[in-house]
Amino acid sequence: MNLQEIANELYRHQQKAEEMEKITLRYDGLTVEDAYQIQRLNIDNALRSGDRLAGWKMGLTSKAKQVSVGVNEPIYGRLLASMELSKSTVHLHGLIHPRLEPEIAFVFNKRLEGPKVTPRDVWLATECVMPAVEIIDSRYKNFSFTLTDVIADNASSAKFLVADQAYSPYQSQWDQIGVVMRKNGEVMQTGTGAAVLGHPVRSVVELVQMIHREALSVEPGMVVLTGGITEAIHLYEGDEVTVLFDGMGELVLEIEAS
Ligand code: 0L1
Ligand code: MG
Repeated sequence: MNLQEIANELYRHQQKAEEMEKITLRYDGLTVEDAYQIQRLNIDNALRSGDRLAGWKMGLTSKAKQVSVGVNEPIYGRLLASMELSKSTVHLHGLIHPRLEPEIAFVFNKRLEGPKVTPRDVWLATECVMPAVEIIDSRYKNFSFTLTDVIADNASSAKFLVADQAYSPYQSQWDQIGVVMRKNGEVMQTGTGAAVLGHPVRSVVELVQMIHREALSVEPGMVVLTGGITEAIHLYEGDEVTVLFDGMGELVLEIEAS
């Protein structure tokens, strides 16, 4: 099994926005470690083309998502600078079957590393916290995958947007933040920060411990998306999605064809 070839195949499908069969249909012995290697090799292709590592994302951080994939721990993925939206228009061109979910993002001013990191370490290294949304887009047919498939596919990462306004880490109890997501005026999902592993800071702790297995760390200036606060919703041309974060304003996204 050639991990580089699998990574190249996933990269090509992501670049062309063409769905593919899940890789475990062909490689059933794939381990979680292999899958993270494929993820890294896939991202290395983007870095060689001039992209930049902007940070990390945590996925499968809610019980509901873990149950749907049949696992009991979260996963992580890499965020590239090219994934960050600078304005609130989402272009469907280049995406396969995108979905959107509200998240809380952390931005850091110190390195975070090691297997023993604590929530206190995370707060001391946090520059600010921001409301955010992630657009996930599995490269697999029907958004259907096993744990190793989705890890290799960079945890379905596609795009993300952080709010214009940043907040002090101490501004709020982030596990208590309520979120209401509407599509075309209709409430689609509601949730609170506690849906993310009990508290979004826990997600950062787990991320730092997990990437330590690859001898990696969260670097100053990086952003971390801590995980979906609600289920993700499908996006279609012409949709307007608003995500209201209690006391922290609203993100408004216009979904356009290209
Ligand atoms: O951000 C996420 O929680 C997505 C992780 C991968 C699973 C999915 O695509 O729903
Ligand atoms: Mg997410």
